[in-house]
Amino acid sequence: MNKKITLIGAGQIGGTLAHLIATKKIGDVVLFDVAEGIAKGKALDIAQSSPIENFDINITGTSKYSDTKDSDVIIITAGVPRKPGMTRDDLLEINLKIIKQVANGIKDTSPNAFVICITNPLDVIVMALQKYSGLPKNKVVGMAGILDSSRFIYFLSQELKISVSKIKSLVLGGHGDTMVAMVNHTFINGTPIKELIKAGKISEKRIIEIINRTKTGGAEIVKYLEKGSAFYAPASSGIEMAESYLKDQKKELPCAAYINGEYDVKDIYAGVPVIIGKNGVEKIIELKLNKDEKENFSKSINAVKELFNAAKKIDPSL
Ligand code: A3D
Repeated sequence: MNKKITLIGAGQIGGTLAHLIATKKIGDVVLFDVAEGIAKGKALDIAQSSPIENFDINITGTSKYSDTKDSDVIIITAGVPRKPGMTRDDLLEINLKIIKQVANGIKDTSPNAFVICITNPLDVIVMALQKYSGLPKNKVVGMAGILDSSRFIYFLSQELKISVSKIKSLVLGGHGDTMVAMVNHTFINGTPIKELIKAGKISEKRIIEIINRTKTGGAEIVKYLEKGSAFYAPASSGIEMAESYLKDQKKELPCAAYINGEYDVKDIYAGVPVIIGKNGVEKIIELKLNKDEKENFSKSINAVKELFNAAKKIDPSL
């Protein structure tokens, strides 16, 4: 039997997720949206590409949570995206209300699902989702680090004129202006990037510019699109997490996971490298951070904590 993947939110990211799941033949798809017509219309459109793309999965649209019953994976993009000039944090109040509805909709219908949240502001929304739903912390996780890391790696590949496949790196912390690109954990063809700086292949100044472009990578796209935010790369990132869970790949991926003691941080969701396998988040990998990285990571965690306190003011039940 095919795995059942529910996508809550059939907007730009939701639609792209559905298309990727179908063409990659990962499982059956239920596209859920309060705007039922969008969910049904996109599902039908994608289904009609099945003879061409050669997939036999079942894909349906709905606005009823009962249709999402016993999902194996749920990916949540329900919410409002940014408009030009907005920060992710500006979305807090409206998306908090939406995520409460979603949590109530999924908690009893799919108690065993692996739940991936993409709705912004990411770290606080995923933390609220876990609290509202009461689902196990290792089964509720946020997508951001894969996207931020992918942007960083892409920009480096363009600068160094080298394939993205030859670059290893990651971005940790909260999904906002305080995210931390791990320069000391960046390898080009297996060589630490610091060695390339020493050899004069890239300057420290240029790396800082690339880090800053990564931090504002989402806003750069929001500005171009004028309406809505990035959706292709965010969808690909969500799929990588879902596949690692469904196929028990045990990939090490930077995700917004529940941290309780690791990295000297307690009781908060933020971006750290984790192993995702059939049990959800199976392990948090603790990288050795240098003094600067520690300081920046702790700043980022504080920014997430501050925003979570703002969320608690909006909804004291959190
Ligand atoms: P969009 O195309 O507007 O789709 C959102 C969908 O959610 C719409 O179709 C709405 O009808 C639907 N929706 C609204 N309220 C509900 C509800 N209560 N229940 C079910 N569905 C509802 O947005 P998008 O797909 O471009 O983006 C979705 C979210 O992802 C936004 O919050 C973005 O900010 C966020 N996002 C996060 C990242 C990360 O890296 C974390 C990247 C890009 C976008």
